[in-house]
Amino acid sequence: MATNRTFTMIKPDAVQDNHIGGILQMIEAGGFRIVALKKVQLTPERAGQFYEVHKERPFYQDLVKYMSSGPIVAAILEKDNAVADFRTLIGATNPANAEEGTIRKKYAKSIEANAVHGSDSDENAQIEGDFYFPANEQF
Ligand code: RTP
Ligand code: MG
Repeated sequence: MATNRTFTMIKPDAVQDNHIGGILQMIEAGGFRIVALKKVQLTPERAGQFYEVHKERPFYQDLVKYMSSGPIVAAILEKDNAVADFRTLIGATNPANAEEGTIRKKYAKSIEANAVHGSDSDENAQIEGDFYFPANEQF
């Protein structure tokens, strides 16, 4: 398993607000290499599948609705210590708690519409990246 990769999505609010370029700029400036990249809209079924781990949580239905409400940008990223370093770069889930200089501090609107996703483990990074990208789309 590649331990130097993580997976991200630029969420519907940030795509809608024309922040794809600004966010990718912060990602590359943070030392991450883009291994795979695409713009895609999830159906509610696909979003539900992606967030299956959260299905018992109170925000699950809202999250599925939100994440299928418009196109997202999915990407696999590579860097040493990618999972932890990317979560540092994106900042806290709730932008009210996000540090200066983080992606969420700059672009997130709310605890739900928080601009970006970042995988929480090497195992999930692999599963999530493979959810979007077949092997021949990962470079
Ligand atoms: P992500 O998975 O998107 O990187 O975010 P995270 O690890 O920081 O947060 P997580 O607990 O995994 O939650 C996943 C996403 O669900 C939405 N959420 N809404 N309404 C709420 O209280 C609430 N809490 C979480 C956010 O979009 C969060 O990123
Ligand atoms: Mg999470």
